[in-house]
Amino acid sequence: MQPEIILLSLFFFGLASADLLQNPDFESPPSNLTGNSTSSVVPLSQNNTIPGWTFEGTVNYVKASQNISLPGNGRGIQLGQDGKINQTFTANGNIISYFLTFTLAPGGQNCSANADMVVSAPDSTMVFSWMQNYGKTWESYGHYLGSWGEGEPINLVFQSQTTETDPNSICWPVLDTLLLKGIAESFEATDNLLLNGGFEYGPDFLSNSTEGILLDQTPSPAQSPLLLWSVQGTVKYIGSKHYFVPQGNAAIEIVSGVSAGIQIPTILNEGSTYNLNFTLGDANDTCVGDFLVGALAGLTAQNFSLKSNGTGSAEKFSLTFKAGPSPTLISFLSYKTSQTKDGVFCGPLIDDVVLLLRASSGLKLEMQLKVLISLYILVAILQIHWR
Ligand SMILES: *[C@@H]1O[C@H](CO)[C@@H](O)[C@H](O)[C@H]1NC(C)=O
Ligand SMILES: *[C@@H]1O[C@H](CO)[C@@H](O)[C@H](O)[C@H]1NC(C)=O
Ligand SMILES: *[C@@H]1O[C@H](CO)[C@@H](O)[C@H](O)[C@H]1NC(C)=O
Ligand SMILES: *[C@@H]1O[C@H](CO)[C@@H](O)[C@H](O)[C@H]1NC(C)=O
Ligand SMILES: *[C@@H]1O[C@H](CO)[C@@H](O)[C@H](O)[C@H]1NC(C)=O
Ligand SMILES: *[C@@H]1O[C@H](CO)[C@@H](O)[C@H](O)[C@H]1NC(C)=O
Ligand SMILES: *[C@@H]1O[C@H](CO)[C@@H](O)[C@H](O)[C@H]1NC(C)=O
Ligand SMILES: *[C@@H]1O[C@H](CO)[C@@H](O)[C@H](O)[C@H]1NC(C)=O
Ligand SMILES: *[C@@H]1O[C@H](CO)[C@@H](O)[C@H](O)[C@H]1NC(C)=O
Ligand SMILES: *[C@@H]1O[C@H](CO)[C@@H](O)[C@H](O)[C@H]1NC(C)=O
Ligand SMILES: *[C@@H]1O[C@H](CO)[C@@H](O)[C@H](O)[C@H]1NC(C)=O
Ligand SMILES: [Ca+2]
Repeated sequence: MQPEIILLSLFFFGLASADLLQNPDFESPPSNLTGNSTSSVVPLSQNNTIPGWTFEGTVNYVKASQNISLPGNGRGIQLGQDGKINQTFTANGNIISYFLTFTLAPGGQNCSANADMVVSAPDSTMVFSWMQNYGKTWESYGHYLGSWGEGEPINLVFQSQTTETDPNSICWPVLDTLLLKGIAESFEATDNLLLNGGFEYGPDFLSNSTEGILLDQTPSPAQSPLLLWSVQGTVKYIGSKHYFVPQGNAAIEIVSGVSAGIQIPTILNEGSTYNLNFTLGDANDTCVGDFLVGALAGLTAQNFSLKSNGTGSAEKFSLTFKAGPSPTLISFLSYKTSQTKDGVFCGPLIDDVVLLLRASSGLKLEMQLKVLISLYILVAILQIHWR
């Protein structure tokens, strides 16, 4: 009798770390703000500070108004000229990496320029811009912050940045609803040779938001808010609460222009044949159009087209390929963009990516184990990079 084939693979579990940050949604107002204050913009000062945070430069406490739109209860922080806020949290030793979700809104209307938001932590710095047509009024972003050892103090800093010289032509960015998520590592039984192929490990979703989370281009898969996958262009991380998601709780919608998408490196057995199975569709966000998605595995590439009437659909596809020299890059790219009825950029949905060896079962077990061992090595290498 054949022994039962059970493969142990790394898996990751998210640790909600809402408690790590103090006043992450700015719902605790400046201590000296009078309850009846009717102004929607209150400058912070030495005598009017925001609980949990330190600030420098021009920083305002803002309430949502006709000019500024914010999620939740609509209170946020505007970073004006040389504006900067920071808070320190303590890293937990069980966590391998930290993912941040935050919301960015333009601090005004009809601006000729929007200042950028620079987010930094000891291992990372990234610039975010509010982008026209990627959200309705405000946009949530996902960001890989870094990975730290037990007890390390992590100073999280937000800063405004602009090259514009006339401060009056600028809309200064408004920050709101920070969510910090830690991801820890463990093992689970699986037959998928790809990690995070269902896109279940990424930044946290805002509980009340009907919008997804934008993920910008990442420098490498080890520094990506979508665990182990790198991002090209801009994609949207979408949750099953507000979108059609074929598998699990999350999926990816490729929303920016031509050749945007996602990519993961794998270490495969050269010369062996593999099946790459995946689901394409539309996220039920009124994204009507003809989608064209390229699936690439090493040197093998194939285009898949599908029609969307924007009401939520899923279709399974498969690509068979022979592995070349390692690493084999597996990518999904979108070649067309559409817009929702609100004018927001949108595109094809991708989920449930499964990579399987196509071979006889005895050989299969031995080779899959070999591949999994390589996978551990790959993850170990990525982690060294993380540290
Ligand atoms: C706020 O309320 C206090 C006391 O109730 C009052 O003295 C003050 O004038 C009020 N301020 C405004 C701006 O309405
Ligand atoms: C802060 O409050 C102190 C004490 O009331 C006062 O002397 C000082 O002028 C205030 N500073 C500012 C910047 O308002
Ligand atoms: C509130 O204002 C008073 C006087 O203006 C000042 O002494 C105090 O430090 C302020 N408190 C905070 C938390 O800013
Ligand atoms: C909205 O912006 C305009 C122009 O900058 C300003 O005059 C107005 O007071 C603002 N309204 C609110 C509620 O902040
Ligand atoms: C969600 O919305 C409800 C009602 O609008 C509000 O009371 C609650 O504070 C919101 N939660 C968050 C996390 O924004
Ligand atoms: C903000 O950063 C400064 C150093 O740049 C640090 O002294 C301060 O404690 C930080 N504030 C918080 C709330 O962590
Ligand atoms: C921005 O432009 C719109 C449309 O032109 C106008 O209705 C609105 O009042 C403007 N807002 C401000 C703050 O100037
Ligand atoms: C992958 O796709 C192939 C071809 O469509 C199919 O035969 C196979 O059952 C699929 N495997 C899984 C695990 O979905
Ligand atoms: C897929 O379509 C894109 C855009 O039309 C094209 O550039 C690319 O060469 C095609 N790839 C394949 C494998 O046909
Ligand atoms: C288009 O929408 C209709 C319902 O309006 C649905 O029955 C049909 O399956 C959809 N087709 C696709 C390709 O999504
Ligand atoms: C699409 O969303 C509508 C509500 O907006 C819902 O009634 C419908 O069931 C959803 N369709 C799918 C396939 O999830
Ligand atoms: Ca999924």
